[in-house]
Amino acid sequence: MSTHTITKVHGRRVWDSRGRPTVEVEITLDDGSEGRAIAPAGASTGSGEATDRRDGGTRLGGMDVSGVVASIDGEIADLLRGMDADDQTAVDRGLIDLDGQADKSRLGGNALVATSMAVAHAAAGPEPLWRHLGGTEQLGMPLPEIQIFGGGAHASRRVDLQDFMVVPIGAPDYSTALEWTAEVYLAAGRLLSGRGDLQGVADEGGYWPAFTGNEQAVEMLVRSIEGAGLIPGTHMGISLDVAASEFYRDGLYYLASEDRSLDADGLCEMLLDWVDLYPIVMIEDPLVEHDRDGFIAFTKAVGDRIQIVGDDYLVTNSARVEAAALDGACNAVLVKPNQAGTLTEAREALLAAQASGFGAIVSARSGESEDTTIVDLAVGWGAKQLKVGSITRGERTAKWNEGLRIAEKLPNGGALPDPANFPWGRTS
Ligand code: 2PG
Ligand code: MG
Repeated sequence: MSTHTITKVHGRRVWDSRGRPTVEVEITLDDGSEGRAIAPAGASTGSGEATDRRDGGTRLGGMDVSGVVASIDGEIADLLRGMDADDQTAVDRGLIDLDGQADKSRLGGNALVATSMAVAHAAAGPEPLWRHLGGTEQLGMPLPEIQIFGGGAHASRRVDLQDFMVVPIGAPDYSTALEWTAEVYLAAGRLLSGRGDLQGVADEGGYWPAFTGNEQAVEMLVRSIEGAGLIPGTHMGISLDVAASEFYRDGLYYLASEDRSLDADGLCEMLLDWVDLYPIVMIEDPLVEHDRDGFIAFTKAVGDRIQIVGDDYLVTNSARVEAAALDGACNAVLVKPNQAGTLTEAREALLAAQASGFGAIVSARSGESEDTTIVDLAVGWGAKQLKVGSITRGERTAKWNEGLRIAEKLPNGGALPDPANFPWGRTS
């Protein structure tokens, strides 16, 4: 009888989009099926995330992963050999127990997530993972949110907010959504080079211009949408990842690019003004990750109009999503598998979001590779949104382009969820 028993587990050091070492895991089953996956890495990490393990020391800035690879070939392989790859929950529970730490720091979140994803790919066999996960469900493509300008921890803090993104809310299908985004990106490039402001690109491929402040980046985004011949707020909405924990010190938010500090009320006021002035449809992490009352107040103020996304605040944790739903803090969650550490836990966070009426955005990290597993997860799990960074650089286009291939195979040809009801998860 053909089974899906794991016979081989192999770890390998590979390189990510920041030129840092990361870990790839290859799983082989007794029927010859193979699965492979690479761990991503964040820069603006929430304190409640699964912790990556690194060698430390001086080589490669202390970031090498030889210890992680050794654990994969050693104790993780010992655990998994003989297990059924079809039982993802048992595999993931086994990994969690083997690690034994709440933050997964002993074996490392990087070891666990790469292993967990590789097992899923192996279990899918010759089928693409998205179809394997989706089963007989009516699947559709997620609505992308795509970075045009990068800032914060991804661009030497040239501006303080981290991601200035577009959301093609009026696009009928996935392919058109990417085409419109490319037009906006090109228009932004024209505008910036005309001003002599182009500095390069940030970690996720968005432009990294010499803006004089954060609001100027939002204004330029609106002008770029218009420059692409699109209507702001109709064709394209704006999404901001404030990543506020990154510029919070001693009770204040320091906007270095504007050389001024704001308290929580001041920061909220600034963002709420922007929601009135600009076609903003999503704001992520508007406040420092521990400010529960702030998140509740912000959601109360504007949660009926836009998605308020918890990233560092919710860290892909189902219990935190449930608590936020009870509190009325946020109305959407970013789902990053490596924040949780295993696919089972990431899926639990997504299910908690769906059960609570929250929006859910499956997301890549700022440190990425050619691995496209998150696209499979977004489609196969029925998440309605996907965040990958910009529409440039191979580690980003690998994912957007994989989406184009999947869209062609779907019965609806890659139609996007009904934009009339966006933002999903809005609290009314
Ligand atoms: C985020 C991600 C992606 P990082 O904050 O949402 O933009 O960044 O992977 O550095 O946490
Ligand atoms: Mg974020």
